[in-house]
Amino acid sequence: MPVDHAASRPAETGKPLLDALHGYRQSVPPIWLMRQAGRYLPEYRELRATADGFLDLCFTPEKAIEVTLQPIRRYQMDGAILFSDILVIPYALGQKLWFTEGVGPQLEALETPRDAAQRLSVTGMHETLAPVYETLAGVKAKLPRETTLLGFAGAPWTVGSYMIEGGSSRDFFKAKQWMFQEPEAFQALIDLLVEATADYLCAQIDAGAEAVQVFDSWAGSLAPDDVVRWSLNPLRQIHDKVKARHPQTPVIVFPRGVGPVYQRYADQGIGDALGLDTGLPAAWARDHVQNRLTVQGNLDPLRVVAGGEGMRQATRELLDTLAGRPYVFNLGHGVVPQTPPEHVGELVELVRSHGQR
Ligand code: 1CP
Repeated sequence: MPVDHAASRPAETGKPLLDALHGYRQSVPPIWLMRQAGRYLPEYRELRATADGFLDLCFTPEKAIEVTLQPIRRYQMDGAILFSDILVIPYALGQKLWFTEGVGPQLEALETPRDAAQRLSVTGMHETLAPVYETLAGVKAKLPRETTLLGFAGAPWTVGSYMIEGGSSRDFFKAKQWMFQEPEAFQALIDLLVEATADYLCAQIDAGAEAVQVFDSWAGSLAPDDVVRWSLNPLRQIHDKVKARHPQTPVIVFPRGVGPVYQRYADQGIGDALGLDTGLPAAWARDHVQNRLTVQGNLDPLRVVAGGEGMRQATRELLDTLAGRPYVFNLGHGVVPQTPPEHVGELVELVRSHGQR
């Protein structure tokens, strides 16, 4: 049975993002942005150049703490999201992972289901991930008191697709052949990822994360029935496992690109907040989601690249539609590297001044 958001929520904390995620409407909507740390920031590029690759940056707490804090210092975002990557889970399960400049993430691809069973194991996972937990504790100690610390993980389908494909993919050819031709073996991989991901998120909460987001960035590549089986169901399991251990910690679910199937995530109460991708009408979310869950999103990230009156207009429309109920301002996907940092500053100002009208 879905839990009634309002009936079970804890008292207000004075942290605008955390309170919004608990279902309390904020007169000034809280704001954070997916990929708010990263290559568009000169201070990130500078620190990145001192690391021995991207993975080294993620696994060196001193540096990862600093990168996490960069957008907080620059913009006073309401949320600080752990600096890491969704692919540290396959790495911690035993898969080789490396990042190549201009190519993106690469993994030693899983060839067969038997290969998966032999190569992957949750044993030792938390030891490999210890620097991530250390980063969270370190960030927590340095955050302004009104800022909420967010942990995150990738969802099983999104992470599993990288594991099978060996990196980014346009059509998910191999992963879908596993899914369709060997559904039991594919299910076993998804089950392993459900277990590892729930455990990972709980450890992040133990280390200091005050809310967590699960990214199903490639859910929209699936047909509707497959979305239910391979995105919604695993996300519900992860949600339930996290809630069983941390009932008061909000979970944000971001099943990107699933169109009308979004309604089911909301109806089934999967998450305290639903992240909307760029393609969804805000008015639909107001009418069909916001009566039950907090809504987060969904300005087109490329609006922030362009800036100007177009960005201001689109931002005002979102605020006019969604800020009357529990709402977190965000983009419909991550900040892209070409984004001028001053446009992000203007966006933050705009959201804050709108709330104060
Ligand atoms: O060279 C570099 O500096 C690496 C670029 C980079 C960065 C900055 C990668 C490689 N990952 C990250 C950080 C990251 N990744 C964060 C940090 C916190 C933040 O500020 O938001 C987060 C939350 C992620 C999550 C992530 N990684 C997702 C889900 C979110 C999304 O954007 O859809 C995905 C799909 C990845 C895989 C990944 N890692 C890196 C890249 C370039 C990619 C995407 C590759 C692809 O498009 O397939």
